[in-house]
Amino acid sequence: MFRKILIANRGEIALRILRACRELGVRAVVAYSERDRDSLPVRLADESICIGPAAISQSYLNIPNIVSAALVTDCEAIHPGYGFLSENPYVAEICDSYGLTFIGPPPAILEEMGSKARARYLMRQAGLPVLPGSEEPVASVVEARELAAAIGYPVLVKAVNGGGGKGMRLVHNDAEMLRLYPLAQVESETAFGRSELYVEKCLTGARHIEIQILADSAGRVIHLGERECSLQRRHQKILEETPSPAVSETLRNELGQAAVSGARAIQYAGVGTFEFLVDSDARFYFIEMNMRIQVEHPITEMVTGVDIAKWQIRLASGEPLGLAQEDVRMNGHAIECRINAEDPERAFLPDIGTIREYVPCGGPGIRVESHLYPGYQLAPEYDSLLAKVIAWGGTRHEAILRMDRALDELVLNGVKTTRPFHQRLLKDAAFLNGRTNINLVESYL
Ligand code: MV4
Repeated sequence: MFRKILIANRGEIALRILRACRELGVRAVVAYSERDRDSLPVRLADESICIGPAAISQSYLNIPNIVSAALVTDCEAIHPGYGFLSENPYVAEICDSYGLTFIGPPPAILEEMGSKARARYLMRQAGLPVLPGSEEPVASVVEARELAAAIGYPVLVKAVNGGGGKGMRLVHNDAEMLRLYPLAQVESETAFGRSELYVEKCLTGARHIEIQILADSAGRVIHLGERECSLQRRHQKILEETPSPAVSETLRNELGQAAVSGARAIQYAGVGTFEFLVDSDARFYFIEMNMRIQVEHPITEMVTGVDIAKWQIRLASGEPLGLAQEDVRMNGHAIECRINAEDPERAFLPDIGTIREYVPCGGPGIRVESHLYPGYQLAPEYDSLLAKVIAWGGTRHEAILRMDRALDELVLNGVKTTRPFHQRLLKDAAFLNGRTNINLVESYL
């Protein structure tokens, strides 16, 4: 096990990793930008080190400063959290060359599976169902048009190095392809520094289901069940739950086995998530893989009792996976609501300000993951996530009741938040009946 880790992230996930380190007996150094000097992770860390000014490009994406920070504080590993550098193969390579462990999969896997078109090819080779589409970047709009005509509209044009739906364009016909393809190229170039695109048959009205896996470097792989992630707005997940109301025991085993086979095929190591689309006939298709700990990991922790954050660190230190698939049980139901500093009455425009009052909710089955404290000043440079409220219940109904109670209880004043939106969503008939699919939120809005 590591003696000391640098946490190259901020906010609630930095706190989450800090807590995992504390429980593993590992010292934690929190890297922070000048804007985050007074943040809670910095306050609670064993040590902290400034890695640059507020701007993300000069701090949380500043690879030389982050690697130097790890070296000068005598850390053995760097934990990237999620977002920022969490799936950056170049950082993983640099860590290797400096004798540091990058807490994530090997660089070669980050490179291979980071190309979403290549990931489709590899997963198809591993026997997972994929939708019709390209397994290499399309060379031009001409090729895209030919491919789309062959597989049939509507299609999605996606960024090869994208993910999370950024740079994704829904195309209904040839004329739209001519117009939208260049826009998707520019958006991909801007967001990811690469403009390659690929084309995939669009599956409408499906559910977005992801499978959590844990894998060690000796080839042991298990899955921890699914997460229902269909409630998204502009590809930002709003609410996640496990188990999915639409996944039977049979489908769960099929999805789990598919993810385990996919992980084995690429010799994956660490924590990872396989994303699938599931249609109304319970047919599923692999769409992409996430090779980091995810925002929504706590709902899987609450239902399986498995501490994913701690396992990610153990596995990165080379420890064998001490869990067998038959040890994994899903008990009860968990829901996560992301409380963002956004105004649902004004198209979710981000809001900033100072947290005037903050009293986290609690009681039976409630877990709050948040870096907030009264007087905390929101930083305009970073994402708007303020807190994740997770509610566990013996049944879905009890989890919803507890989430209702928790969102009513939560005292959080000083900025507009998405709380009212969640409170309405939790009362929506379609949601209560478990009839969530990826169109619900857009239609709901
Ligand atoms: C899709 C899809 C339908 N067909 N791919 C969105 C984020 C990224 N993880 C993959 N995503 C999707 N890929 C094909 N071929 C539907 C989604 C999707 C979605 C799309 C539009 C609006 C909301 C969505 C929520 C979840 C998944």
